Amino acid sequence: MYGPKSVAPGKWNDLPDDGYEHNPLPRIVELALASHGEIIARWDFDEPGGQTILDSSPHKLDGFLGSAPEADPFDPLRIPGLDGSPGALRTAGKGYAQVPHSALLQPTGSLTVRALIRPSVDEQFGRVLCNLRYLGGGNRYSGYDLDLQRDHLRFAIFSEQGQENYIIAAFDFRPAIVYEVAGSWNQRGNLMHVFVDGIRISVPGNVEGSWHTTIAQIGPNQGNLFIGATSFGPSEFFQGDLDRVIVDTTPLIRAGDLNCDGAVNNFDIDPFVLALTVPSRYVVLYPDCAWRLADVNGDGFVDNFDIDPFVELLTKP
Ligand SMILES: [Ca+2]
Ligand SMILES: [Ca+2]
Ligand SMILES: [Ca+2]
Repeated sequence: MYGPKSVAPGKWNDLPDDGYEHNPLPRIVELALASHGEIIARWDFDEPGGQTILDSSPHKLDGFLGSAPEADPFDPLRIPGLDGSPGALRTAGKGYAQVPHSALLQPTGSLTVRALIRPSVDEQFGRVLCNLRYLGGGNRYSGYDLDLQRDHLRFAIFSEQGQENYIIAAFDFRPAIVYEVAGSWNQRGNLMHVFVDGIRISVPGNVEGSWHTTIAQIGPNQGNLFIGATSFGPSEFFQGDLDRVIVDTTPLIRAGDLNCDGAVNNFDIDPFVLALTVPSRYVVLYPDCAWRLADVNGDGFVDNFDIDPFVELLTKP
């Protein structure tokens, strides 16, 4: 049992206080990059040639190059992989790939999308991965989208009614350098963040814009998923090379990560206790995180039943 004795009014006084200080050094529970989560699809572009891009997940959501499964002017070039793998795609200005519509690519809850990118130009507006349906009436869409906007990374989700949650954070993307970009939404905490090379860049002071309508679910898009261009148009082609595109349902900021630093470890104990006992204080001390992430057992309440599962997160990597 773990009872942080320095923090400890109320319920925690009932716990033995001999565990906390003897707790071994933080055992960091790896980010979802280690992928214990539900991978929906993963395209590595390692096929030796041809039009098909293979999904290596069990779902087999294979796609194709360009605007049609046949050779067409929007086919990207196949080049050596950005991560030492056999292959990647070079957009060369207007190339992209797409994956036919599947309900599996329409998760309504927590979502992480990520890709390896190597921009070929500086300060571009380019879609990395776009699964949006335009609803008409101004800026109203349904679905999700990860894109570069000059020296920013932006991730957006839209509800079925066109309500938007987005976050955009600054990062100096440079041509010819490989980055892993990611956008992630934790439905339970209603948290949205963007990451570069596994590091969260949407930190206080670096968020250039956000709009949160506390969307309960991501809306569907009956169309195809596009890699390297908008899914309506297509336009805003990504300029550069793309590899290892992954869609999965594990948020990178997860239940138990009460300080939102991307790891679940001993540094989360104090904020967890606060969220449990004095949520109003938690909100003041952790304005960029979410007390609902203390709902570790996922039953919709933050209460004592979350203590054991939280301790399990700390002790079982
Ligand atoms: Ca590859
Ligand atoms: Ca084609
Ligand atoms: Ca943490």
